[in-house]
Amino acid sequence: MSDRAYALFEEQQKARGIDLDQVKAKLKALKIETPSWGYGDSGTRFKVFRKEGVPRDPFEKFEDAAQVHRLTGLCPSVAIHIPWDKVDDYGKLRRHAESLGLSVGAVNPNLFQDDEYMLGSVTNADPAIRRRAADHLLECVDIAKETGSRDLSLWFADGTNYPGQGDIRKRKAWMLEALAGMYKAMTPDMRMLIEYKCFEPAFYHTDIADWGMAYNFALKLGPQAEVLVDTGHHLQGANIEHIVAYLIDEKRLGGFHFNSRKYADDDLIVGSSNPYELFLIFYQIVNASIDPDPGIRSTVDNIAYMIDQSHNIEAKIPAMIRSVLNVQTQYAKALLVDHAEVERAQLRGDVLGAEDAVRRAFEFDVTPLLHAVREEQGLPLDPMRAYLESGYGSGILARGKGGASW
Ligand code: LRH
Ligand code: MN
Ligand code: MN
Repeated sequence: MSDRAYALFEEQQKARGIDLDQVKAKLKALKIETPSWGYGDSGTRFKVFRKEGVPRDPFEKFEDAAQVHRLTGLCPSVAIHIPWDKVDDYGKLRRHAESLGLSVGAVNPNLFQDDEYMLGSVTNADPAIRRRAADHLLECVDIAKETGSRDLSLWFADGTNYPGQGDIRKRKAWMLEALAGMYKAMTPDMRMLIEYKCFEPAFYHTDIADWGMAYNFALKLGPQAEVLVDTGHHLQGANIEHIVAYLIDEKRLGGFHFNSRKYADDDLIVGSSNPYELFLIFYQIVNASIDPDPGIRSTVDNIAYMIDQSHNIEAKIPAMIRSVLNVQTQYAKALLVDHAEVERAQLRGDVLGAEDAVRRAFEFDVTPLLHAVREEQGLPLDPMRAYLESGYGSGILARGKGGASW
């Protein structure tokens, strides 16, 4: 991209009153956590395709994640999932991450794979199984202490398939009991991020089915508990950006699991089929970032942006690069919204004018801006191309097939 393209872009944005230095500084501060499980073999419930070159252990997952960060400058931390990423020495994993310029991000307990959890984990009617699940949550707090992780991110498959299968109110109490036990074990700098999901694998009721339930648990637990919005976990037509704005306003939005969906929890590359939704989410975030209330601004500053995807047929590392670049692109566009213009239109009841002021930002081509930012950071202008030309993808083929998977 030529200097001329950027000069034109700058002129265009200056004329709109947009301060590009500020926009660039915000883009440089964007951090997106990638998930260790996104580098391993994963798929749908119908088939997991075994790919050549997939990491064989958590250490190699971090090596792959380091490539994504090296080329994009966006992904300095990696979320882990226990026991998928179980190692004997978490201090060693932490040092390995640090040696690659990374840190260990959110610790995700896994309470959905053991046979014991068929009828639920923390909400199982059997107290011994509830204890086992609660112990795993405590184990994850200890792991977070060793890895230096701030966030514990919790997703429960718990729910029922049929009316009457479980006592919904008792299960609610058991959920709170387990969360409270974990909350108590956390250090003051830790956060509990509570994820919700409307259905799957349970199809009749899920114990934490929507943001309101997650928010209610967070309120009962205390200020270190917040809600995690996984973009794939909503019913068709849900207005996710509304949920985002609401939770920010309540100072309880802890983070995101970004992915793209068309039908259910598809876990596809974020922004691939619904870039405008992703843009509108960032529009709400950017709008809140200039709120006069410092509590709202601090909530925005502490949002953990995380990817949660399953790359079933696509090559894992380039898929991750595509994902984080899509997030960066929509964030860049949202930074171009003229909020004063939107507000003026709102105040005069100009419905079309307000909609236009928001949409116009989405319609700008931000390529010259992103190239300028990458150039200033010493990054390749086109990280995807740089990856494909780097030879890393063919180098890892020597690992063979049958790597780590979920
Ligand atoms: C299941 C799920 C959930 C978790 C992830 C590890 O729905 O995708 O979003 O965060 O597995
Ligand atoms: Mn998720
Ligand atoms: Mn999911």
